[in-house]
Amino acid sequence: MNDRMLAWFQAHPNEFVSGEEISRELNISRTAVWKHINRLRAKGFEFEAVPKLGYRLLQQPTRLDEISLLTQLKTRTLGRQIRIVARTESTQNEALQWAENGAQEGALVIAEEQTGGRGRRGRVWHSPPGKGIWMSMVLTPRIPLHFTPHLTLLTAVALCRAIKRIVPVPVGIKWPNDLLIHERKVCGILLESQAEDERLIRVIAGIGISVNLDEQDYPDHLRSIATSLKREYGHEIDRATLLAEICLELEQLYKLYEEQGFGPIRTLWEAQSVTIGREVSVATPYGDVTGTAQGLDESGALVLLGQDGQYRKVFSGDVHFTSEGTAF
Ligand code: BT5
Repeated sequence: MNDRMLAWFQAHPNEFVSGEEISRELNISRTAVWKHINRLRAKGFEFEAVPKLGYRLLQQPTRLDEISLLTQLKTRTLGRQIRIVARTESTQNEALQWAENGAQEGALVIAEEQTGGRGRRGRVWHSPPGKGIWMSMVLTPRIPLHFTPHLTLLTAVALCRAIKRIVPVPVGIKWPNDLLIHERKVCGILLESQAEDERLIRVIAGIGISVNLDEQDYPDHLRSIATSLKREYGHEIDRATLLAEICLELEQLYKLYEEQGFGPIRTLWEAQSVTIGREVSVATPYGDVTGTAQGLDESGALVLLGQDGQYRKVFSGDVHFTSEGTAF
């Protein structure tokens, strides 16, 4: 039914088709037409609806394809093995399975849609079809297990720099794993590691970027706290171009990290941070810690200066701003 209706719209490009006409032609009720339109919208099709005129198909979802991505890639290793899947529970699971079956460093899984996209501590990552970059990369860094937080920070820097190169938006990093535009979340990073006897075997670096989501693509509870690059920039962004830039930035920073350690990454992170200088409250597994964010220590922990003049470090947690930020 959906296909017949879609075919009808595709046969009338840029024309308004009335609900009545469709319902007559396809022999379905007007309500069924409306329901199908909404289903198609959820799949990434965009319709304009005008009273008395009907519906007009404005845009069909674009698909990421391997060839156009590979032709844009400028990397040597990262992203050179790619799997693009239409739908999966989580690219984290796909990438892990692939790594266990021999995928090499840099292998990349991208999904058009995730049905069980996840954030930290079991939170849900909203991953509707065709509009985001939902990806996981296999990394096999030769670093001690306790250095893995460096990779979250490195990934955040790479994303920030790559996005700024493609889209003129004021994106900044909130410690440790969020990218924000005007205080709303646009990207999240999830690093999952496998270790054996304290030896790091691999890391699956999960990245979620809300690229072309429109306001109606978010559930109510996210609409005011999340945003997308398209919502901020006002135009659709080519996902393959952005992805290629992200892989390049990641590869360059990863190499820099392997050669020179965390120092240069820390400097780059601090330059892109929207956390430093702000009064924050960090919800940690051991309770809330408050203070003014000063910077990172050599392990990637956030250093806070409390009102009592004491410095405290937080190693994981969720940051809440308790002071206004400066626009940048
Ligand atoms: C994160 O967790 O920010 C890590 C998200 C990682 C997602 C990627 S997508 C590819 C790969 N496969 C997966 O299954 N996961 C990774 P956390 O810091 O816990 O933040 C989660 C919170 O972000 C949610 O509770 C929401 O408030 C918000 N959120 C969820 N979906 C969002 C979206 N599409 N855009 C912006 N914010 C979102």
